[in-house]
Amino acid sequence: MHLSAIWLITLLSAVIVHAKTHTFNFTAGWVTANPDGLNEKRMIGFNGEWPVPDIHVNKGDRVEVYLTNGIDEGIDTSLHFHGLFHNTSVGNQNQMDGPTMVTQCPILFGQTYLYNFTVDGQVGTYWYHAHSGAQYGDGMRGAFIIHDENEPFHYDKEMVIQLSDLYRQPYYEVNAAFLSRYNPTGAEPIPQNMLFNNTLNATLDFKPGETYLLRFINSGLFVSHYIALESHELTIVEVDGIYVKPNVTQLLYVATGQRVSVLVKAKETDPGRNFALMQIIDESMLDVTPPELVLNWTHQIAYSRNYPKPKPIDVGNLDDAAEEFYLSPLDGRELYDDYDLQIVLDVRMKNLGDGVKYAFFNNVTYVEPKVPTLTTVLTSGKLSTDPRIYGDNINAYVLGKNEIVEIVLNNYDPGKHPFHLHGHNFQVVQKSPGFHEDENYPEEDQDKMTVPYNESAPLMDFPQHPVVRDTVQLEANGHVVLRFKANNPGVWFFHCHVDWHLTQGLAAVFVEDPETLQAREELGDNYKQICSSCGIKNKGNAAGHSNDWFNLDGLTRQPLPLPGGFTAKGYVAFMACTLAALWGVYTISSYGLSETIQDDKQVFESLRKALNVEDTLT
Ligand SMILES: *[C@@H]1O[C@H](CO)[C@@H](O)[C@H](O)[C@H]1NC(C)=O
Ligand SMILES: *[C@@H]1O[C@H](CO)[C@@H](O)[C@H](O)[C@H]1NC(C)=O
Ligand SMILES: *[C@@H]1O[C@H](CO)[C@@H](O)[C@H](O)[C@H]1NC(C)=O
Ligand SMILES: *[C@@H]1O[C@H](CO)[C@@H](O)[C@H](O)[C@H]1NC(C)=O
Ligand SMILES: *[C@@H]1O[C@H](CO)[C@@H](O)[C@H](O)[C@H]1NC(C)=O
Ligand SMILES: *[C@@H]1O[C@H](CO)[C@@H](O)[C@H](O)[C@H]1NC(C)=O
Ligand SMILES: *[C@@H]1O[C@H](CO)[C@@H](O)[C@H](O)[C@H]1NC(C)=O
Ligand SMILES: *[C@@H]1O[C@H](CO)[C@@H](O)[C@H](O)[C@H]1NC(C)=O
Ligand SMILES: *[C@@H]1O[C@H](CO)[C@@H](O)[C@H](O)[C@H]1NC(C)=O
Ligand SMILES: [Cu+2]
Repeated sequence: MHLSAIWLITLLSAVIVHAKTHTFNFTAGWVTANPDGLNEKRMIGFNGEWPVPDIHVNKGDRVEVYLTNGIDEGIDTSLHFHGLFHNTSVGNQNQMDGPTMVTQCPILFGQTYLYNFTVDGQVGTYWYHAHSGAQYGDGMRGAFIIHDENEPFHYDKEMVIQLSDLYRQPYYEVNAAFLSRYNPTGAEPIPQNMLFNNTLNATLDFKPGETYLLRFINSGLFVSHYIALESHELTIVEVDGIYVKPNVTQLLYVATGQRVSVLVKAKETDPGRNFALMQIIDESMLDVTPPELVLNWTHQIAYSRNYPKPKPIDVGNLDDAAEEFYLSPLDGRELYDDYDLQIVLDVRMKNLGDGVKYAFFNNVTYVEPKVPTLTTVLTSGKLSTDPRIYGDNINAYVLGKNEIVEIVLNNYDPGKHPFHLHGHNFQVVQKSPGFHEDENYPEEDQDKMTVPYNESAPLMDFPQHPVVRDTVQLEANGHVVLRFKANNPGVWFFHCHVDWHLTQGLAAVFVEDPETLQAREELGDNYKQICSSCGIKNKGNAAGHSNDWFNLDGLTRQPLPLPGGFTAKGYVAFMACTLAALWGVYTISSYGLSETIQDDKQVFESLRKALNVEDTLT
């Protein structure tokens, strides 16, 4: 035997010994819990338990998750492993990514889907969550940690901490009330509380002299969180699975979907007391702040559980939180200094003819196709590079093999939006601050108030080593510019991770190098069976047609604009003033709205009279 062959066998067996397969058998179902200690609520757990487990694996391992939907008749589900690339070079990985109607069909009650993938080439802090509407908000979310034996820093113990928001009502009721003509301003549902690792009043035990790695994950639906530790420094060492040059800060900001890991050095000797760990909601994201909503929770860093509970501290100016744009990857990776393809996405929020406030990229709100986009890619042959077959309501963009793609996001909205890309991470090459955040200006002034990206006059110098993340926050009326290399053929969802905005349609689909994907991937038996069980075709364009690929009959399209006479402004003004009182009740206490509101006919009668127009809303 050749020496090289022996060497190869040794190497292979080393790989085989080290790469472990972790198999999980999860049946999702309701579990009664009391996360904040104030109210019972049904959460979605696995195998009768909630919270669902954190998953810990090592670099290179394989993961098999059997997910059975045991939630309820009429509720579908799926799982996404947030931040994992599912690199399709090893075949059949795109169908493991999770978002329903993008890369798989919804898993109906009683059905089982197998997620089978490796975590090749990635390390650090990730998470997994349901990817069907706002479902994960009811607790179907956990941490996913990829351990790295060659971590470039040392610590004695890690602590994995999810930050999230808690709604009392089930996600589908909150969503129905939110996406309703009775909420014409599109005010996001206000959570009733926040959670710290799925509970409240947490204690982190510290021992003198030790160093801890705190992995913060914002696994909530909506609000960003600030984190500060009393008289302990935080050293940021990782964001979204990328090691960064250590950056010392007093205050962290974690938007939904993002992860930030920090090293914290405990006091050298027992300080004789405990310290506060502050968790603070970014209040600027709330349309109203109900008086009973606690914005600051004080958890404790305990040197002894016998010491008194620490008092809350003032964390100073929230604007001093570490800014993601100034972080830089530890491996020194360079800026992609130019792009091959630029995609400009203007973010807007507007009312359509059904009175509901939707979210748009370039005036198109994402509406699910009739078959998952992955099915369309894999069954359309040469036509796969023609975006028309994906329909006109999913913001489909076809990316060429290995192109450097630049995404420009301009925010014609005063809200903050943490955008997440599946299948990749990206360089953040420009990130503007927010504008006019504290002003209350009329909606029609959006365009005037916004500072879109001006390529001939970028606001900041392009960093030589830009931060690389998979989720970045677009600030109020500002912009971000992102770059990545299209080196992972697949269908990848790009969307706001404020899941309320996702359900309003703030999403696009990147169809990356579809011809290479066709050569690599085929629809698995399990995939096809899941689709068949919900009556979805395993072939065809966005509307499910495969005789004429440009025939989109039957495709659901976004509602028509408000009819003539019903200007968005007039509609909102009318609805907002007649329903203001109701809305107050609705946001602040409960969503038991349906009994109190008039039926649609009455509302539209009065609307028609008030606006004195002939049109009817359909
Ligand atoms: C998963 O668990 C269910 C219920 O306990 C069982 O019926 C099924 O055989 C298990 N599947 C696997 C692959 O272990
Ligand atoms: C947290 O503390 C609050 C206020 O002291 C209390 O009402 C609540 O029950 C506690 N929650 C948990 C989960 O212990
Ligand atoms: C997961 O995928 C690997 C690689 O294709 C395969 O060997 C393995 O059998 C799969 N696991 C299951 C449970 O099907
Ligand atoms: C957070 O919760 C997870 C799962 O419930 C648990 O494994 C983990 O240890 C908790 N983190 C801390 C710091 O207690
Ligand atoms: C919450 O924390 C912020 C920042 O430290 C502070 O300005 C504010 O007064 C606190 N609010 C309450 C109710 O303690
Ligand atoms: C740390 O972050 C701040 C901004 O938050 C930035 O000004 C500074 O350059 C960063 N330092 C390092 C070493 O990355
Ligand atoms: C979207 O609509 C706005 C007006 O609401 C208009 O100013 C803008 O040009 C439109 N954008 C595109 C890309 O059509
Ligand atoms: C963009 O910047 C260039 C160079 O400063 C300037 O001439 C141009 O007017 C700007 N464009 C817009 C739309 O502001
Ligand atoms: C996927 O794997 C291929 C082959 O190893 C590699 O060239 C590519 O960079 C990877 N893509 C991502 C997103 O990591
Ligand atoms: Cu958003």
